[in-house]
Order: sequence, then structure tokens, then C-alpha cells
Amino acid sequence: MPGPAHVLVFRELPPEQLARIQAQHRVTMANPRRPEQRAAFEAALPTAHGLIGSSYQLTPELLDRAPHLRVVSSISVGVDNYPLAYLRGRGIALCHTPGVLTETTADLIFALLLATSRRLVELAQLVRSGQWTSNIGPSLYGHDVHGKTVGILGMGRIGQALARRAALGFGMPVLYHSRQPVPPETLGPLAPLARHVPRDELLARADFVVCTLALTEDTRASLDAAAFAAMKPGAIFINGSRGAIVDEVALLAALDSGHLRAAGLDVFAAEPLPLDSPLRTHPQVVPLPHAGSATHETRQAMAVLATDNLLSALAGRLPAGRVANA
Ligand code: 8YV
Repeated sequence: MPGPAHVLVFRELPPEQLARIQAQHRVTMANPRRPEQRAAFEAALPTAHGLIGSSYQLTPELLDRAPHLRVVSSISVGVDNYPLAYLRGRGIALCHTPGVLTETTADLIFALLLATSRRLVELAQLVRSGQWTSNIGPSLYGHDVHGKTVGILGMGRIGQALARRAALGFGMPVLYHSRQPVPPETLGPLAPLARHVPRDELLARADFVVCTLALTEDTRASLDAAAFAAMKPGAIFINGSRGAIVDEVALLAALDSGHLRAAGLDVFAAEPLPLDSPLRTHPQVVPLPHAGSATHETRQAMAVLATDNLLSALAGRLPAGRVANA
């Protein structure tokens, strides 16, 4: 593309990444999630060649207002905020940041397994509130994590990283369900330890059911009342991918009935979680603010890769993080 482009930055970037873009292109900073910046965001669309950001649904209606758009670079691995077919139809490159957040996100998901099963939030609150006045008794005991069966829905990079932690670090039998079994050469040391099973078998046998699925039309609301009912009594449900995959009303019912022991949730159908959501204060829920990739190291790596992707695409080169089939 001859000459400088116009780049619309719709999520805050680290200053040095912003400077890399400003060194080559004209930049407009406008985060539409901030109501006072929405007008500036929409005013910049008609002349934008590139968009970089995350956490905002870019609809075809919005993108129709950007006739010169050549690339959307998302600071995320998930691409559920973007209309893939529409972008493909217009020949607009969509880029994301796979790989750089895998281990960080798997760490947090595994922390949710430990926090729910060992009741870490309750116990910390007991101490913080000054109520630790004697040895804790059975009413505050948790349940072991090591040696229990973990069932992973979706066995992509994050699912496999989680399986490694579980199988190799905690001696946990691993069951997983995905469209296709993962080739043994890809699983590596996990190959003899992680079994691909039908979804219903996973739900019926797992002590921990962990969702690492991408949000697609197939997975939207797929974890519903029937799925929760199929889970083992006393199982713990963990969601580290997208809230819209879960029927939250059905999840609450499964917790309130006592069928599920607990839920660890880093993602919700509406984010930030509305104050009136019963999931926010439910005694058996450990709720986190979509913090999967939220470490200094990883958010920096995501910003660098997203900036690389944007600059490559605007220079007519194939970006490393180009989303396949988009
Ligand atoms: C992002 C994530 O931080 O990468 C993803 O898909 O969910 C997180 O790492 C989040 O999307 C940004 O809002």
C-alpha cells in the first residue's frame, strides 16, 4: 500500500507499540467501549485502512462504514467478535494472537480448578474477616484435585496446555472431546495420558468439566441444562473460554440443586458481569474478570504480535497471525 495508512486503535496499546504504528501511519485512538469515545471511533471508520484492538463486536453494519479497510488486527486469540464470512467476502485480513497467551491462560484455568475444589476464596475470606479462631473442621474442607479425572471440552492449544498441567503435574486422568482426536505427534508426552471420548462419556465421568471451546454458532449455549444434568453429581464446572457457550440460568439451577459442587468462571455471557447477576455472589462460584491472559508478560506479547500483524498486512506481507479461513 503506497504511503501512510490510517489506523484506528480501538483498545489501549502499550506506548512503544503505538509508537511503532505512528512511525509509519496516521493513528486515531478511540475505544468504543468508552461511551465518550464512541463518536470518534465511528467518525474514523470511513477513512480507516486498519483496525487494531479487542473486546468490541465489529458488526457488518459497522464495517460497512469502513470502505477502505484492509486489515483487522485483534489483540486476542478468540475471534468471536468478528464476522468471518463478511471479512472474507470483502478480502479484509483478520489477524489474532494465538500461542503467546496459551500457557498463561492455562495457568489461570488450572487455578480455577484449585480455587473451586479447595475453596480458596472462602478460606481467604474466613481469615481476612478475622473468623479464623480455631482449626478448620469438615464444614470447610475441600476436595482433592490431584488424581481426579479432568474432562476438557475443546483440545486446542489452551486445552492441551491444561491437559499437560493436569496429567503431568497432578497425576490426573485426562478425557477430552473435540471434533477430531488430536494426532499423537501433536499431543507429544500427553498422547498416552489424554483420551478422546464422546462428549456424553466425558460429561458422565469427569470430576472437573473444563470448557476451552471457541465460541461459534455450534458451541453457543451448547452447555445447557441437559449437559449439566449429564455431569457427574458433585462435579465442578470451569469455563475459561467464552460465557456465551453456557446457559447461565441452567448452570445456576445445577448449582442450586446441589448437582454441581461448584463453578469457576473467568468468562460470562455479559462482561463486565452485571452487578445483579446471581453468579457474582453465588457461594459456590469463583468468578474472575476475564483475566485468563492478564499478565504483564502476556499482554505485552499479545500487543507486540497484534502490532506485527497490522504492520505486515498494511505493508502487503502475510501476517504471522492471519486467521486461517478468514
Ligand atoms: C483477551 C481472550 O484478553 O484472547 C482472547 O481470546 O479472551 C483474552 O486473552 C480478551 O479477548 C480481550 O478482551
